Amino acid sequence: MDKRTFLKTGALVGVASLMGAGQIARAEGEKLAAYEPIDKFVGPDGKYALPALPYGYADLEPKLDAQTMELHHSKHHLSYVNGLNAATQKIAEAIQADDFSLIKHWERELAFHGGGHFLHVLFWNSMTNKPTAKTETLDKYLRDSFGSEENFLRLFKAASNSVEGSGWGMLCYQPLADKLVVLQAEKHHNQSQWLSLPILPIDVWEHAYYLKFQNRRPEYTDAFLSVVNWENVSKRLERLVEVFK
Ligand code: MN3
Repeated sequence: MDKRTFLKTGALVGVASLMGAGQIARAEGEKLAAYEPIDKFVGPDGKYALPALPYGYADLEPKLDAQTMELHHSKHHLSYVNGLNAATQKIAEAIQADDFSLIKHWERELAFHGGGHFLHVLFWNSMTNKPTAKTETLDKYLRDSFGSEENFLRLFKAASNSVEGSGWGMLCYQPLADKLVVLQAEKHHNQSQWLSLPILPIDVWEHAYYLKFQNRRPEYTDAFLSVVNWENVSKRLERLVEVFK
């Protein structure tokens, strides 16, 4: 799918893109819940699919480099999509054959590659080269959950910078508690907290930053936070609040 079709199918269609960058002020109390979903995980054939990026590989320069973006999306993320489809297929075959002798292996593959695919889709759509702003709803949840936005940012950086080995830092919504929480994930899926749904994940595997930042993960975390698409993070939260209320 080319970028134009991707945009037309609603992956990024929202008030901001309709009004043009920079004009993101919204009427008081305006709801986002009717927006198209931002994040697409499955292709037209029903299989998990690598989505096009909502920007070019070089569009986040100089904050994030084009070579890393291209390798990360076209090689690393694709491998998770392929791994997830393979695990899904093998589990379907196991059901068909009534042979679950390898199910432990394929369930692990399903968790690892599924976690990888889902988080990467959110990650790409959490960045932009255009100015965006949080909605009042996201502001309020950040204040209520962390005391202030500044507290949230300090926590998010500290958690992301201290993930041991390969993993993620994540701002998540807990629908059953109606709160936000910051979590770490090791690999893509270890240390999960059930029923906490990521709305802003940062990939802190070395493949996400090593070419440009080498061992300086905190500089990469700062660079990521400077290109966050707060409009999309706000939309994810508002859709979840709406669905679970
Ligand atoms: Mn990655």
